[in-house]
Amino acid sequence: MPSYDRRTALLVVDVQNDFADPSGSLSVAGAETIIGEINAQIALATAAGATVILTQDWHPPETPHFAKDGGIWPTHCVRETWGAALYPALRADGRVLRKGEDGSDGYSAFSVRDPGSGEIAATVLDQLLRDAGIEKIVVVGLATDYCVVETACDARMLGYTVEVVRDAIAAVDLQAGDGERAITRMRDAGAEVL
Ligand code: VGL
Ligand code: ZN
Repeated sequence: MPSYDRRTALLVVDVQNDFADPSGSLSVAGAETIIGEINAQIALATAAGATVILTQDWHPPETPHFAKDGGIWPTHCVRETWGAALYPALRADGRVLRKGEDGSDGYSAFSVRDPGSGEIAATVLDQLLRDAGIEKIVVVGLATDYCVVETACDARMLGYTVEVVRDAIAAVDLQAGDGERAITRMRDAGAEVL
């Protein structure tokens, strides 16, 4: 299990209805079973004075991220809708950071990609963590093979110590084994998967 202190941030990635609820449009198998562990990590982090940040996938109604507009995903996490809301069983105690708001694509909480030009730009997250003196990031949430793996690998690239709680993540597994391959990628990038 990870340990928390004031130089640690817990990143709770995209625990939203469309991913976590079985009736969500991009529901992740087993997502409901990890909520208890995520809540336990939020409680531990809060008690230790660590920073807790919750991210939300936050799309406009039309974006090249969606299959209907040329992308690969069913319409999900459209801003201000039920699907984009944080899953109600989550003890959402922390600062919320929304991603994809302007129609940008990409999965990492640290960067966005302009779907037109392909240009990558940083989100506020790295600066926010640096300003708070954060050195270590613990990652939990959804989905292992998209936002979790990209966020964890970006965090390593940016120089943070990274820990991922295996019982607190779940994979989309569009292809069988995607989740396992994502775990291997995170380990190869220097993240500890606990
Ligand atoms: C995600 C697929 C599409 C994620 C977001 O949060 O992992 N996956 N959009
Ligand atoms: Zn999305």
